Amino acid sequence: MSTQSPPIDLSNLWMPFTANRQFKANPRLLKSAQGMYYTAADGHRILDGTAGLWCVNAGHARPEIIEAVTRQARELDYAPSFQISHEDSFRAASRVAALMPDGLDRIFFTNSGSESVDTALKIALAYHRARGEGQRTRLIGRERGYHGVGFGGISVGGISPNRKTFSGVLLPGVDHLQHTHAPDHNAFSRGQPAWGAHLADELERIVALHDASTIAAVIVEPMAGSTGVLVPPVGYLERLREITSKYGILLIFDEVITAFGRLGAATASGHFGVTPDLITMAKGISNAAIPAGAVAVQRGIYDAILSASHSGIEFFHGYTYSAHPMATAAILAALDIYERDGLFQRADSLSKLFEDAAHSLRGRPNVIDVRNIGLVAGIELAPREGAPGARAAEIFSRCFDRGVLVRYTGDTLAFSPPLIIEESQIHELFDTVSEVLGEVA
Ligand code: PXG
Ligand code: PLP
Repeated sequence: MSTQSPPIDLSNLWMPFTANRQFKANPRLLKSAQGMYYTAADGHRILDGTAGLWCVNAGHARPEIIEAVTRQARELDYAPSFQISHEDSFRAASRVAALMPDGLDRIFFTNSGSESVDTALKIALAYHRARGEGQRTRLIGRERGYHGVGFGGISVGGISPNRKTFSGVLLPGVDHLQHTHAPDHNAFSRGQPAWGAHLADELERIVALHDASTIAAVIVEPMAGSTGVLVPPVGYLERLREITSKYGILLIFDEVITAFGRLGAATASGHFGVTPDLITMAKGISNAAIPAGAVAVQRGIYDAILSASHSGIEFFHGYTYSAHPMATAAILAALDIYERDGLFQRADSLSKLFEDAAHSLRGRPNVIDVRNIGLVAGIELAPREGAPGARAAEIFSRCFDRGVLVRYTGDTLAFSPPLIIEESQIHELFDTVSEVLGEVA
């Protein structure tokens, strides 16, 4: 018999993005994690089908990261990041830069994806102003986009519940492209859907409406994760790149989920062969062992902002914890693991098997779409009449009890396991979901 710890008070914590009352009535608590598995507070083991929240790409509790962070905590617990620094912040920037597409080699550190997004938007505005085009202030996002929860991020974001409470105070001058979800044309596509490149042409309409001279940047997730896995149609990102280049508009790829191997390459930009002007990242950058994020910036943008400044500080922006020593230790150790173990290549070579396993759910009850790319899959379910999201929520809950962690958003189940997943675990993941689909009405 295991000894029971005293009951804990659940009342004080306000949980993020959580149905607090429901959760507190029926809490689901994790106690430990190792490799591909969590252990719940009640002792049952759970296969991590989501890499935490799309972030533990090298699997849990990697000793190299733990040791690096522990060593760093003893040696230099904290160093200010304004006007002073520490060596590892430069080392970490060089290592991150080496994984980015050519030219995006100036790295600004943050602590999260939300901070990375707001940082990137501010860099875009600062860049145009530095070039004497300070009237370029419009930002263009996309419907169903998720760019974190800062005011900048929710302004360009396109997920309605994240915006409506704050709609009166969102950034002015923002417009949105339409999303690329087109099940009538693309349901059950394997990898990039064939239909939909022309959806990027809507940017021409937006440019014609507002005039290019007012637009600073376009921000999209190259693969939209949070909204329920939307893979870009063939040719779509290329069109966005062409149009933005034509009009001098910066293109920002929000790679908070996709950077560090998720699609089988260091970045989605690299995977798709489309190079944006800025890349936002977080999550996998540190394997989530310590909160960390970054923005990779085209060198010319950095140079323009620096050379326009005639007094000291060139860019009035930064975080107390930018390049926190523990974060840079975790980043360096995580990038070592990715490289040494070839995890991005591993994700790429597993992606076909992963795709087949995901698509094996086609034909199971209520499955109306399967979407996938790299080590990401989305299984969309028909919503229950009058209760959207309820079916996916029940499947999530049953899978958890059965020892498999999946994500759900609306009625889409999302899968994004650590890149160390074994073939047998891919089968375990989808087989469990398949069984549960058969049990849930
Ligand atoms: N941009 C993108 C593309 C993201 O996916 C953020 C920005 C914000 O990052 P932070 O670190 O501030 O949360 C994200 C985060 C989910 C889920 O279940 C997705 C995210 C976060 C939590 C849950 O899909 N994405
Ligand atoms: N609020 C106050 C009162 C502060 O002094 C600071 C930083 O000094 C912040 C907010 C911003 O905190 P951070 O740099 O961790 O984002």
